[in-house]
Amino acid sequence: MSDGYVWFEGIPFPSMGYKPEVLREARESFALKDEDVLILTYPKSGTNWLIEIVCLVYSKGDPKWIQSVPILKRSPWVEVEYGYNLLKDKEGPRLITSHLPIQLIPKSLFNSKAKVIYLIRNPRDVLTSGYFFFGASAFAKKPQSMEEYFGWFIKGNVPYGSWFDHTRGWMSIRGKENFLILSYEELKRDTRSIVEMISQFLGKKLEPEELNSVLKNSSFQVMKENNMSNFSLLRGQFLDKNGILLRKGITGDWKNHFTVAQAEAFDRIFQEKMADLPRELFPWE
Ligand code: PPS
Repeated sequence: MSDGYVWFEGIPFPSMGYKPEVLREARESFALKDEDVLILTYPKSGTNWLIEIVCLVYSKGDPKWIQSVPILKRSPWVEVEYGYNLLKDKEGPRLITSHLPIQLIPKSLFNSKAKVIYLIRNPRDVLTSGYFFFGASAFAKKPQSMEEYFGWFIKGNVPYGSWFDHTRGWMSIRGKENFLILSYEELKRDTRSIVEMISQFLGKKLEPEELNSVLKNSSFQVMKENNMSNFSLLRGQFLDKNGILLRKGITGDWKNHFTVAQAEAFDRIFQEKMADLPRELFPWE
Protein backbone atom coordinates (compact mmCIF):
# COMPACT_ATOMS: atom_id res chain seq x y z
CA MET A 1 0.00 0.00 0.00
CA SER A 2 1.32 3.48 -0.73
CA ASP A 3 -0.16 5.40 2.18
CA GLY A 4 3.16 6.23 3.85
CA TYR A 5 3.37 3.01 5.88
CA VAL A 6 4.91 -0.42 5.54
CA TRP A 7 2.07 -2.83 6.36
CA PHE A 8 2.74 -6.18 7.99
CA GLU A 9 0.01 -8.51 9.24
CA GLY A 10 -2.48 -5.66 9.33
CA ILE A 11 -0.24 -3.30 11.33
CA PRO A 12 1.13 -0.04 9.85
CA PHE A 13 4.88 0.50 10.43
CA PRO A 14 6.97 3.59 9.65
CA SER A 15 8.14 3.80 6.08
CA MET A 16 11.87 4.01 6.88
CA GLY A 17 13.93 1.27 8.50
CA TYR A 18 11.20 -1.40 8.43
CA LYS A 19 10.81 -4.34 6.02
CA PRO A 20 8.21 -7.11 6.05
CA GLU A 21 10.96 -9.74 5.68
CA VAL A 22 12.80 -8.44 8.76
CA LEU A 23 9.57 -8.27 10.76
CA ARG A 24 8.82 -11.85 9.76
CA GLU A 25 12.31 -13.11 10.54
CA ALA A 26 12.30 -11.30 13.90
CA ARG A 27 9.08 -13.01 14.89
CA GLU A 28 9.98 -16.47 13.61
CA SER A 29 13.70 -16.76 14.23
CA PHE A 30 15.05 -14.18 16.70
CA ALA A 31 16.25 -16.10 19.76
CA LEU A 32 15.71 -14.34 23.07
CA LYS A 33 18.08 -15.51 25.78
CA ASP A 34 17.21 -15.90 29.44
CA GLU A 35 19.69 -13.15 30.38
CA ASP A 36 18.21 -10.58 27.94
CA VAL A 37 16.10 -7.62 29.06
CA LEU A 38 13.26 -6.51 26.80
CA ILE A 39 11.87 -2.97 27.05
CA LEU A 40 8.38 -2.96 25.60
CA THR A 41 6.12 -0.02 24.91
CA TYR A 42 3.58 1.41 22.54
CA PRO A 43 5.29 4.39 20.79
CA LYS A 44 5.48 7.69 22.69
CA SER A 45 5.02 6.08 26.11
CA GLY A 46 8.42 7.03 27.55
CA THR A 47 10.46 4.24 25.92
CA ASN A 48 13.69 6.20 25.72
CA TRP A 49 13.38 7.39 29.31
CA LEU A 50 13.10 3.78 30.43
CA ILE A 51 16.04 2.73 28.22
CA GLU A 52 18.16 5.50 29.77
CA ILE A 53 17.22 4.35 33.27
CA VAL A 54 17.96 0.68 32.52
CA CYS A 55 21.32 1.57 30.93
CA LEU A 56 22.23 3.62 34.00
CA VAL A 57 21.12 0.82 36.32
CA TYR A 58 23.44 -1.54 34.38
CA SER A 59 26.33 0.93 34.61
CA LYS A 60 25.58 1.56 38.32
CA GLY A 61 24.96 5.24 37.68
CA ASP A 62 28.15 5.82 35.69
CA PRO A 63 27.09 8.08 32.78
CA LYS A 64 30.05 7.18 30.49
CA TRP A 65 28.04 4.64 28.47
CA ILE A 66 24.99 6.85 27.93
CA GLN A 67 27.23 9.77 27.00
CA SER A 68 29.27 7.89 24.42
CA VAL A 69 26.98 5.38 22.67
CA PRO A 70 23.77 6.34 20.82
CA ILE A 71 20.63 5.08 22.53
CA LEU A 72 19.61 3.12 19.40
CA LYS A 73 22.80 1.06 19.77
CA ARG A 74 22.60 0.54 23.52
CA SER A 75 19.17 -1.05 23.38
CA PRO A 76 18.38 -1.65 19.71
CA TRP A 77 14.84 -2.03 18.34
CA VAL A 78 14.47 -5.69 17.37
CA GLU A 79 11.90 -5.03 14.63
CA VAL A 80 13.95 -2.35 12.85
CA GLU A 81 16.42 -3.66 10.25
CA TYR A 82 19.33 -1.72 11.81
CA GLY A 83 18.56 -2.92 15.33
CA TYR A 84 17.84 -6.49 14.27
CA ASN A 85 21.23 -6.77 12.58
CA LEU A 86 23.00 -5.35 15.64
CA LEU A 87 21.19 -7.70 18.00
CA LYS A 88 21.26 -11.00 16.23
CA ASP A 89 25.02 -11.51 16.48
CA LYS A 90 25.48 -9.78 19.83
CA GLU A 91 27.08 -11.85 22.59
CA GLY A 92 26.11 -11.79 26.24
CA PRO A 93 23.11 -10.22 27.98
CA ARG A 94 21.38 -7.79 25.66
CA LEU A 95 19.12 -4.81 26.23
CA ILE A 96 16.45 -5.00 23.55
CA THR A 97 13.69 -2.51 22.77
CA SER A 98 10.44 -3.11 20.96
CA HIS A 99 7.14 -1.42 20.20
CA LEU A 100 5.75 -4.63 18.69
CA PRO A 101 2.27 -5.87 19.55
CA ILE A 102 2.26 -9.24 21.27
CA GLN A 103 1.32 -11.21 18.15
CA LEU A 104 4.43 -9.98 16.30
CA ILE A 105 7.05 -10.28 19.08
CA PRO A 106 9.74 -12.96 18.59
CA LYS A 107 8.03 -16.23 19.46
CA SER A 108 11.07 -17.32 21.47
CA LEU A 109 10.08 -14.83 24.17
CA PHE A 110 7.41 -17.21 25.40
CA ASN A 111 9.93 -20.00 26.05
CA SER A 112 12.57 -17.82 27.67
CA LYS A 113 13.10 -16.26 31.06
CA ALA A 114 14.15 -12.94 29.53
CA LYS A 115 12.99 -10.09 31.74
CA VAL A 116 10.35 -7.85 30.22
CA ILE A 117 9.46 -4.34 31.33
CA TYR A 118 6.24 -3.00 29.81
CA LEU A 119 5.72 0.73 30.18
CA ILE A 120 2.24 2.10 29.72
CA ARG A 121 1.17 5.77 29.43
CA ASN A 122 -2.15 7.58 29.37
CA PRO A 123 -3.17 7.14 25.71
CA ARG A 124 -4.36 10.75 25.61
CA ASP A 125 -0.77 11.87 26.26
CA VAL A 126 0.55 9.20 23.88
CA LEU A 127 -1.74 10.65 21.20
CA THR A 128 -0.59 14.21 21.93
CA SER A 129 3.09 13.25 21.94
CA GLY A 130 2.66 11.31 18.67
CA TYR A 131 0.85 14.19 17.01
CA PHE A 132 3.86 16.47 17.46
CA PHE A 133 6.54 13.84 16.88
CA PHE A 134 5.17 12.11 13.78
CA GLY A 135 4.14 15.48 12.36
CA ALA A 136 7.85 16.40 12.30
CA SER A 137 9.12 13.05 11.03
CA ALA A 138 10.02 11.79 7.58
CA PHE A 139 8.82 8.22 8.28
CA ALA A 140 5.14 8.52 9.16
CA LYS A 141 2.08 10.17 7.69
CA LYS A 142 2.00 13.85 8.67
CA PRO A 143 -1.31 15.01 10.13
CA GLN A 144 -2.66 18.39 9.03
CA SER A 145 -4.35 18.98 12.37
CA MET A 146 -4.92 17.47 15.81
CA GLU A 147 -8.42 16.61 14.68
CA GLU A 148 -7.08 14.53 11.83
CA TYR A 149 -4.50 12.76 14.00
CA PHE A 150 -7.13 12.10 16.67
CA GLY A 151 -9.21 10.24 14.08
CA TRP A 152 -6.22 8.20 12.89
CA PHE A 153 -5.23 7.28 16.46
CA ILE A 154 -8.70 6.08 17.37
CA LYS A 155 -8.77 3.89 14.26
CA GLY A 156 -5.24 2.59 14.86
CA ASN A 157 -4.05 4.17 11.62
CA VAL A 158 -0.77 5.32 13.20
CA PRO A 159 2.65 3.65 13.57
CA TYR A 160 2.25 0.25 15.30
CA GLY A 161 -1.53 0.31 15.03
CA SER A 162 -4.13 0.59 17.74
CA TRP A 163 -3.06 1.58 21.27
CA PHE A 164 -6.09 -0.27 22.58
CA ASP A 165 -5.20 -3.56 20.86
CA HIS A 166 -1.53 -3.22 21.77
CA THR A 167 -2.29 -2.64 25.42
CA ARG A 168 -4.92 -5.37 25.64
CA GLY A 169 -2.53 -7.81 24.02
CA TRP A 170 0.35 -7.23 26.41
CA MET A 171 -1.85 -6.92 29.48
CA SER A 172 -3.08 -10.44 28.78
CA ILE A 173 0.21 -11.84 30.12
CA ARG A 174 0.31 -9.66 33.25
CA GLY A 175 1.16 -11.60 36.37
CA LYS A 176 3.94 -13.61 34.70
CA GLU A 177 6.98 -13.65 36.92
CA ASN A 178 9.39 -12.16 34.36
CA PHE A 179 6.96 -9.38 33.31
CA LEU A 180 7.02 -6.01 35.09
CA ILE A 181 4.35 -3.45 34.24
CA LEU A 182 5.14 0.20 34.93
CA SER A 183 3.45 3.44 34.02
CA TYR A 184 4.87 6.75 32.85
CA GLU A 185 2.60 8.43 35.38
CA GLU A 186 4.03 6.51 38.36
CA LEU A 187 7.53 6.98 37.04
CA LYS A 188 6.93 10.75 36.97
CA ARG A 189 5.22 10.81 40.37
CA ASP A 190 7.81 8.82 42.29
CA THR A 191 10.83 8.29 40.08
CA ARG A 192 13.08 7.16 42.94
CA SER A 193 10.81 4.32 44.09
CA ILE A 194 10.14 3.10 40.57
CA VAL A 195 13.85 3.14 39.68
CA GLU A 196 14.49 1.10 42.83
CA MET A 197 11.78 -1.31 41.70
CA ILE A 198 13.45 -1.58 38.27
CA SER A 199 16.88 -2.27 39.77
CA GLN A 200 15.43 -4.90 42.06
CA PHE A 201 13.59 -6.57 39.17
CA LEU A 202 16.84 -6.64 37.18
CA GLY A 203 18.76 -8.01 40.15
CA LYS A 204 21.10 -5.01 40.21
CA LYS A 205 21.42 -3.55 43.66
CA LEU A 206 22.35 0.14 43.71
CA GLU A 207 24.19 2.01 46.46
CA PRO A 208 22.50 5.30 47.45
CA GLU A 209 24.98 7.45 45.49
CA GLU A 210 24.60 5.19 42.44
CA LEU A 211 20.83 5.57 42.62
CA ASN A 212 21.23 9.36 42.87
CA SER A 213 23.35 9.34 39.74
CA VAL A 214 20.79 7.22 37.83
CA LEU A 215 18.10 9.74 38.77
CA LYS A 216 20.19 12.77 37.85
CA ASN A 217 21.43 11.43 34.52
CA SER A 218 18.02 10.16 33.35
CA SER A 219 16.22 13.38 34.29
CA PHE A 220 14.37 15.22 31.54
CA GLN A 221 16.83 18.14 31.46
CA VAL A 222 19.98 16.04 31.41
CA MET A 223 18.57 13.65 28.80
CA LYS A 224 17.40 16.54 26.65
CA GLU A 225 20.98 17.79 26.49
CA ASN A 226 22.55 14.38 25.87
CA ASN A 227 23.06 14.10 22.12
CA MET A 228 23.42 10.31 22.46
CA SER A 229 19.86 10.10 23.80
CA ASN A 230 17.81 13.03 22.51
CA PHE A 231 17.46 11.84 18.87
CA SER A 232 19.40 14.87 17.58
CA LEU A 233 21.43 12.31 15.59
CA LEU A 234 18.24 11.53 13.65
CA ARG A 235 17.72 15.13 12.48
CA GLY A 236 18.00 15.60 8.76
CA GLN A 237 17.27 12.08 7.55
CA PHE A 238 14.47 10.96 9.90
CA LEU A 239 13.31 14.08 11.70
CA ASP A 240 12.97 17.67 10.59
CA LYS A 241 14.15 20.56 12.73
CA ASN A 242 10.94 20.55 14.79
CA GLY A 243 11.33 16.84 15.54
CA ILE A 244 11.98 16.74 19.26
CA LEU A 245 11.97 13.55 21.31
CA LEU A 246 12.11 15.29 24.69
CA ARG A 247 9.29 17.73 24.03
CA LYS A 248 7.59 18.44 27.39
CA GLY A 249 7.94 15.31 29.47
CA ILE A 250 4.84 15.90 31.59
CA THR A 251 1.59 14.12 32.36
CA GLY A 252 -1.73 15.58 31.27
CA ASP A 253 -0.53 17.72 28.35
CA TRP A 254 -3.50 16.34 26.38
CA LYS A 255 -5.66 18.80 28.34
CA ASN A 256 -3.92 21.62 26.46
CA HIS A 257 -4.71 20.09 23.07
CA PHE A 258 -8.02 18.17 23.16
CA THR A 259 -11.31 19.95 22.66
CA VAL A 260 -14.07 19.16 25.16
CA ALA A 261 -15.77 17.06 22.49
CA GLN A 262 -12.56 15.10 21.81
CA ALA A 263 -12.04 14.50 25.54
CA GLU A 264 -15.58 13.18 25.87
CA ALA A 265 -15.28 11.03 22.76
CA PHE A 266 -12.00 9.58 24.03
CA ASP A 267 -13.56 8.71 27.40
CA ARG A 268 -16.38 6.89 25.64
CA ILE A 269 -14.03 4.92 23.40
CA PHE A 270 -11.72 4.06 26.28
CA GLN A 271 -14.69 2.82 28.26
CA GLU A 272 -15.97 0.73 25.35
CA LYS A 273 -12.63 -0.87 24.62
CA MET A 274 -11.01 -1.25 28.03
CA ALA A 275 -13.81 -1.42 30.60
CA ASP A 276 -13.31 -5.13 31.32
CA LEU A 277 -9.69 -4.61 32.46
CA PRO A 278 -8.96 -3.67 36.10
CA ARG A 279 -8.97 0.11 36.57
CA GLU A 280 -5.69 -0.02 38.56
CA LEU A 281 -3.81 -0.97 35.38
CA PHE A 282 -4.40 2.59 34.20
CA PRO A 283 -3.03 4.85 36.95
CA TRP A 284 -3.95 8.26 35.58
CA GLU A 285 -6.88 10.59 36.21
S1 PPS B 1 9.38 6.90 20.81
O1 PPS B 1 9.67 7.81 19.66
O2 PPS B 1 8.12 6.14 20.58
O3 PPS B 1 10.49 5.99 21.11
O4 PPS B 1 9.10 7.91 22.02
P1 PPS B 1 9.13 7.55 23.57
O5 PPS B 1 10.53 7.59 24.06
O6 PPS B 1 8.35 6.31 23.82
O7 PPS B 1 8.27 8.73 24.21
C1 PPS B 1 8.65 10.08 24.11
C2 PPS B 1 7.98 10.81 25.27
O8 PPS B 1 8.70 10.50 26.49
C3 PPS B 1 9.10 11.72 27.09
N1 PPS B 1 10.39 11.56 27.81
C4 PPS B 1 10.57 11.86 29.10
N2 PPS B 1 9.70 12.29 30.04
C5 PPS B 1 10.20 12.54 31.28
N3 PPS B 1 11.50 12.37 31.61
C6 PPS B 1 12.41 11.94 30.69
N4 PPS B 1 13.69 11.78 31.03
C7 PPS B 1 11.94 11.66 29.37
N5 PPS B 1 12.54 11.24 28.24
C8 PPS B 1 11.58 11.18 27.29
C9 PPS B 1 9.26 12.67 25.93
O9 PPS B 1 9.31 14.00 26.37
C10 PPS B 1 8.04 12.32 25.11
O10 PPS B 1 6.83 12.82 25.66
P2 PPS B 1 6.18 14.25 25.28
O11 PPS B 1 4.83 14.25 25.94
O12 PPS B 1 6.11 14.33 23.81
O13 PPS B 1 7.10 15.28 25.89
